[in-house]
Amino acid sequence: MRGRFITLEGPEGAGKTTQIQKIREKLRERGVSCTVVREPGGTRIGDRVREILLSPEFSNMCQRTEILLYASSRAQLVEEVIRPALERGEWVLCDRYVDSSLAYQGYGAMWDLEEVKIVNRIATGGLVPDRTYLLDIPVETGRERLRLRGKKKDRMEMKEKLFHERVRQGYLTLAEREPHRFRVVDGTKTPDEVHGAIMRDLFLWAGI
Ligand code: Z5A
Repeated sequence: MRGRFITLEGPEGAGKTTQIQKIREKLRERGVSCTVVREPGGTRIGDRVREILLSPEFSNMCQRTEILLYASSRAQLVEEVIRPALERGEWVLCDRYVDSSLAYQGYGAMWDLEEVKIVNRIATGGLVPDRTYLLDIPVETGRERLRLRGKKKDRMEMKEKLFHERVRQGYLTLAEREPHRFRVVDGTKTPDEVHGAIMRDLFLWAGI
């Protein structure tokens, strides 16, 4: 039987990486084997593309290049890791996927949403997640978390606050448009509370 494809989405610092590790542990306890990946990157080619995408050195990157680079990293990840894992019956937990391109390049950078969709349909061969958890937090909260963590800002994080506000609202719009796939979780709660909210839904939805 094909595995399940779960994605986590949200603004910077929303807690996606923290939650993916917790979900993986909980699923392992239930005997579910998972492959965990993150975007951009997750393959040798994708990791190189990630370096280019996030390096502040390329502040002159044009919008088309940015959309295509995110999509190219994704194409490699789908082909090399995600589809094979799903076909082996494993669950795939993915930290960001196509919805990130729609939120950041579509809503954030205000590129034509349909064009972003078309490029990504080609990149993924039409592979859509089965379930998506959107960790919603105010932009300032996410920034403060990253500041406390002491992370140096990458090229995307250097964008203006208004850009990140559009990203957050864009995500909420995407979730509203696909209520059967998305679950919006309040990312301002404690890590354990967020985890509890995700797992309650995930167990119910998956019937395990
Ligand atoms: N991007 C794009 O534009 N288009 C695309 O198609 C794709 C991506 C795929 C990737 O950067 C950038 O690329 C990203 C979007 C863009 N840029 N932005 N802005 P990345 O992979 O380096 O970063 P990220 O995906 O934004 O992840 P992050 O910043 O590391 O955040 P996170 O994974 O959501 O959060 P975390 O690492 O779990 O937690 C952050 C900190 O908060 C950490 O110190 C935690 O201990 C703490 N934390 C976590 N949860 C909580 C709670 N609940 N309360 C308090 N503190 C918490």
